Amino acid sequence: MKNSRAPSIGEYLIQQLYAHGVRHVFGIPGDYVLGFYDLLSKSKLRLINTCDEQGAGFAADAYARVRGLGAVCVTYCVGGLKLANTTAEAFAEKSPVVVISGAPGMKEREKNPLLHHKVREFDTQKKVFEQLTIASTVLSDPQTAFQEIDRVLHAALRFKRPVYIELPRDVVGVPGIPHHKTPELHERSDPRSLREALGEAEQMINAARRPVILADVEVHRFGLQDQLLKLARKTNIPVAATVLGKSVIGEHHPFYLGIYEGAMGRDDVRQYVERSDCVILLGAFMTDINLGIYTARLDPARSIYATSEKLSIRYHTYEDVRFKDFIHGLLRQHLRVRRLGKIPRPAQIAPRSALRTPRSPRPISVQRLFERLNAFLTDSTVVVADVGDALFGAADLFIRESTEFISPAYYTSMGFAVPASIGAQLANPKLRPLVLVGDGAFQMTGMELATVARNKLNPVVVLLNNRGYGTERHLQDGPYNDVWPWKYHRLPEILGAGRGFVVETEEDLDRALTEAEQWTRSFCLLEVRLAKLDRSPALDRLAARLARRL
Ligand SMILES: Cc1ncc(C[n+]2csc(CCOP(=O)(O)OP(=O)(O)O)c2C)c(N)n1
Ligand SMILES: [Mg+2]
Repeated sequence: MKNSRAPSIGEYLIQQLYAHGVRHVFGIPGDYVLGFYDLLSKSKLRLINTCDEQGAGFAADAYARVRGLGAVCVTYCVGGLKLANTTAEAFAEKSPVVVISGAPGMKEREKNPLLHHKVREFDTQKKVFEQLTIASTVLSDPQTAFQEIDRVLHAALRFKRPVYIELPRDVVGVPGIPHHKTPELHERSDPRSLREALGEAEQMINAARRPVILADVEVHRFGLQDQLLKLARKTNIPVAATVLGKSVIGEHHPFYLGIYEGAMGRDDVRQYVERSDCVILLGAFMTDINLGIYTARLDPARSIYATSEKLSIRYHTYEDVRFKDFIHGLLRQHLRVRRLGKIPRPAQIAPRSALRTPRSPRPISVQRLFERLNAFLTDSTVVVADVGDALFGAADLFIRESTEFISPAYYTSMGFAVPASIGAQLANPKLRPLVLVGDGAFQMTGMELATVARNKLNPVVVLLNNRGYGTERHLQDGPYNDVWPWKYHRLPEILGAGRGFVVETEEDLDRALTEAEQWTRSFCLLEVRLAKLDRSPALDRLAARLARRL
């Protein structure tokens, strides 16, 4: 540190966020966090005000997914507790979000007065976040504050999970200890354990007749997409992805099978994976939705299961092997090069010209909608899918080399997509988000389009309007699945920004997408009016297969 003055605790936190690649902080101010907001607004980080804290939380989550680390900053309890849901999602789906909350000063806490926003005790909010994060701290002691910041940020990066930092308002400007050296984040595998694991993996893969890789979200989180590609190229072992892991690999590669999601996915992919004598699960979450609502049939005796938390090969478990080291190591092993036989492939996408022809006055269906959207994707699209048929249908979208795909496919909290598109685009301004969102989910967080407008972002928002909670209707219907019919396409009038389109026919869709492609100044909102009980082929497949089983 050139300057002999130690930075203040607030300054150090900002420095460290910046050092780890954060450039934007999402949130809403309040008196307990005003001092830190002032520091932030004078720093190299940009503050992004959202309409609601939940919006800020989802935006920070998507930001973390695209950029490697995200941050959200709010006031005590009234703001912080609104982030419980988004932090839970970030935890469940492994997204490293730093939650920063202002709080009453340490001096104010003496004698336990009843200050505004306090719930039960001063540490009530901290206790809630202990359950939702991988590490948490209250920066109450200037002597340890810098170390504490280092500790929790490293935990976020090591485990790709959210962390919680509480900043009592009277410590923000207090200097920490001078001459603090930020430790490097170094995590090494136990070399013997790694060697043995790689040896067993090599043997099992080489002995297998028909191995297959099942790639999931951690490949994305740990930035191992290139290594995965190299592994597949080098060995010709086919690769399937899960829904949560969708976009870990370009879907045009000859060895790419498609999405494996148990009975919800394509049958040929399911059979290929489940009949394999060696399934190499990389960074996979064994979740129900990811694996087709308990319809996946994967046998541990025929699996290599590698994640950041666990490595097991058949029934052997190896301790202290880092996920990254295992994948890098696999690339160095002597894996047999195979002939790429005939494998199932995703349906080829229609050429872009098909987007415009033929014009048809037929009412738009979910299936046609997704077919057309396929032709709308480019290398600079980031698809952000909300829960409901937006997500099920999106599983069949054909993701090109570097198209990103973001969705809450495991935790499945509605209302993710619109705010997430803000985080995704700020994290990488070269991307234009394609937001897929149901009308029910849109009514939860769609007002964040105001934040979109304020920050001059330009997502194309495709709103699947089936007049209610369509997915739920197929399980059990009732008036509780209806929502009030907004005139969604007129929101741009209220917001004074963006363009709205009503889509009732295939022809309308062609026209709207063509215009949206050209109109990049602000957001486009396509209200796609669907039949109430229409559903995507993916949902159809699931229903059909479950019915057969009953
Ligand atoms: C925050 C939240 N509340 C409730 C649910 C339960 N839920 C799952 S899907 C769904 C309906 C979604 O409706 P919509 O967004 O219109 O999509 P659709 O199913 O109609 O395609 C509901 C209520 C949820 N997943 N998340
Ligand atoms: Mg709906």
